[in-house]
Amino acid sequence: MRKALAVVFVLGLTAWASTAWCQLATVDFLAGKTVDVGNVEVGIADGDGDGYADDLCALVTMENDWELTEVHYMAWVVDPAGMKPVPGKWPAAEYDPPASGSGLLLLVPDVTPGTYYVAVQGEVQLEIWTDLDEDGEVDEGEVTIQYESAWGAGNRFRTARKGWWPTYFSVVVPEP
Ligand SMILES: [Ca+2]
Ligand SMILES: [Ca+2]
Ligand SMILES: [Ca+2]
Repeated sequence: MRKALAVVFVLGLTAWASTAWCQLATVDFLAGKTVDVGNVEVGIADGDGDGYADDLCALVTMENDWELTEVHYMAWVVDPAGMKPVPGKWPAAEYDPPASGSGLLLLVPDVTPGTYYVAVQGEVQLEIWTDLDEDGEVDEGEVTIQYESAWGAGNRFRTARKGWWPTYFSVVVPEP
């Protein structure tokens, strides 16, 4: 049996269950352009923990047994299509052990109305269990791990080199 997918990872001081969430956009979290490893939702919540749900946040949820070891994220107020994506230089969070479930990322504290462009890139992995000796159990040597880079689905950065598929998407924060 797979281990329970019940671990919840939450950044910052947010008590997630009690936080209001105004959802603005949802995209798939795609590895290798097509493999759906989860979802990235963007909305308004209290991401900085000051008691006011006034921050632009991304909620990353893992699916299909994929786990997250590291996530990088960025938000812009201008369309970043022509920019070079450098996730290694963006704000980041690491998860050890690898996280399943959901986690909240703070994109823009005290956000003002307007259009925002968001990129979320994750290092993700999937344990693949193969019962090679068919004894009904997973033994040493029967687990392999597939590693991928995942992006919140959307428009591709035009500057990306061939074979790389970094993407971003936009959200509109309405007037309150
Ligand atoms: Ca999905
Ligand atoms: Ca806040
Ligand atoms: Ca076995």
